[in-house]
Amino acid sequence: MIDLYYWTTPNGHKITLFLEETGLPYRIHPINIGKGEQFAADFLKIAPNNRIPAIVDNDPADHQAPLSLFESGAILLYLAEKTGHFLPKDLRGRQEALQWLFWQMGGLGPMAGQNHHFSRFAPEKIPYAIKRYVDETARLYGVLNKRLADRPFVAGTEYTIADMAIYPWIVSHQWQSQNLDDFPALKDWFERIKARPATQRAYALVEKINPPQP
Ligand SMILES: N[C@@H](CCC(=O)N[C@@H](CS)C(=O)NCC(=O)O)C(=O)O
Repeated sequence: MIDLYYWTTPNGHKITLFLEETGLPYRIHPINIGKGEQFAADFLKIAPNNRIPAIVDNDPADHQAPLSLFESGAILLYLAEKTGHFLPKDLRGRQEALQWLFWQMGGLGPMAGQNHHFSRFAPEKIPYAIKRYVDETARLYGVLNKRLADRPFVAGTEYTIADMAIYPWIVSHQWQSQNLDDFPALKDWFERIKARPATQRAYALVEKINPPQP
């Protein structure tokens, strides 16, 4: 059983996408980051960076004590290695997937996150900061669009943890002032992943865990 410390945000969705695809048993512990629950002492023991997601695997492969992990990219890689799914087994395919996983972790995630912050949440509207992150997000969408022009998934023919890391950040494209019609290959990929039953199940959790306020 996996304990998942989760909130309904892009980095949280990455892990439910994986867990719903594989059917690995898990239970959710909601961490309401709007209420500051990420700073609770018990959570910090698992996630010292006070951010979701985090997991505890109660049945690690070494059969020793429960294993806790934070950082969504590290969690996806761990779960892929644990289950043997969603990370190509051949040398080159594996490197393709890992490159795009790290591209998301070091590029798209932080840039789109700053875009959300300055475009939607910052108490002061700073045109320079908004433009910087909207432009950088557009550049990254362009890179992804080019990559997807001649393959169905970012690492090639297989759906991998790299796609799972990227998809939730594209879901929020309107917050990032991006129009998917400007990126046709990316739009096709987006629709392909959205249609997966596991994706539908992962996103249905929002209604249960954090329903929109009336
Ligand atoms: N690099 C981290 C980023 C995690 C992250 O930023 N999580 C956000 C939600 S998407 C969070 O917990 N924010 C709480 C806060 O800002 O205090 C990862 O990928 O796991």
